[in-house]
Amino acid sequence: MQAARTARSIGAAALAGLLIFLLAGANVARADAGFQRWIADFRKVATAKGVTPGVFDRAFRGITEPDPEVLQKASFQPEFKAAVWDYIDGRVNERSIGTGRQMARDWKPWLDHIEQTFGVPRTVLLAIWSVETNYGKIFENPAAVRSTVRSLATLGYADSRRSKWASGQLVAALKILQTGDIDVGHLTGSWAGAMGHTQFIPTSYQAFAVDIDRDGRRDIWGSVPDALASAANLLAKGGWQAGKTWGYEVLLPAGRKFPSGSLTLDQWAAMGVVRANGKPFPRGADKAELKLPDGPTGPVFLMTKNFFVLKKYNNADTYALAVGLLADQIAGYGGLVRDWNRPYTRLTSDESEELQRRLSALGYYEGKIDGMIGEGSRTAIRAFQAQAGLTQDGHPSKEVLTNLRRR
Ligand SMILES: [Ca+2]
Repeated sequence: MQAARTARSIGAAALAGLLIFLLAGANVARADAGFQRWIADFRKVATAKGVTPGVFDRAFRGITEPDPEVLQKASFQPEFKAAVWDYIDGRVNERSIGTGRQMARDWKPWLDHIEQTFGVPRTVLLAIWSVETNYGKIFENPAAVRSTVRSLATLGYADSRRSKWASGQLVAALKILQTGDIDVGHLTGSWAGAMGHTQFIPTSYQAFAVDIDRDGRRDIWGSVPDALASAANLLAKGGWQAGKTWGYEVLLPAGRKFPSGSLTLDQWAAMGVVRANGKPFPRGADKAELKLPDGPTGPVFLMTKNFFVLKKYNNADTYALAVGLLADQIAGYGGLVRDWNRPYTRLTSDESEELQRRLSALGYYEGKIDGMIGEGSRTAIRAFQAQAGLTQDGHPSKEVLTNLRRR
């Protein structure tokens, strides 16, 4: 009886599965027609907003269906939320610092000019370039040079959470084509519509892109000077204070509570807060906010105005902190005095590559051997840890590398 019921349930489940499969198939067939209808409706919206029919039709030529990879990326939820040291380690390391110093030499005349024009230090611009696109290296990956029109149309059509935002960005993208700054074949970017060396979304491009190399086009895709100047312009318009830092690593006196709001550096100093490197704060009435991204036992910071300007680029504390720390290291100011509460021993960039190479040789990893530990590397580490009887935390640690070397 029990067995019969189970068998019937399995039969019902199989039937339900078949129905879902058939319906999904029908959805795919309908989806393309639906996408075409969406484009036709959107054509009215865009032309009402000043996009010429000719520009619209040229932009959508050949776009017949949504980009499935865009929808896949849009629905991706990372299994583990990255800890602060994970995020920072991936962006501030010997490799990103070394390449930044090399780029500072390669682009020196332009960086001199951009720094003078906008009052934003070159090291901050180089750090943004690194964090956004690894100094342009991500364009070697086809996923980073998707059609921006198709990506945004896909999100506008099929991603209900981003639909309104994506439609607004798509109108802006079409207007960029209309200006002639770029042609449709080169209007490319990430799945989420972030474009060029410094990953501007179309409305940011409209507001802040500049043609510093004066070839008549604001080209953040093909011109490094234009891209870095555009980032500098965004920060300058956002209120960047020339000649000032983004913040200070500090040490707090034990056994007292601190306000969460903004106080002057003098007020913080009067409460016993000192710079971690032992130097004095500059005198004056600059205001700063206390930040403890890794709790009271990790590195602690007083963040000044420029930290919050960096967040206009990407509204996350960890992002602004990575840019600030990398900029300081490219400039040669040295790293943090106090380390993160990392529950493992960190690898160098070369060791991270060796880790990937060994995971790959053992069949755990299929991604690029580039020393950049992303979700793919972490999944591979967890699989290896499971097989080796280690704690499956996915951390790129010395312990894992040591175990790999014994294989
Ligand atoms: Ca240009």
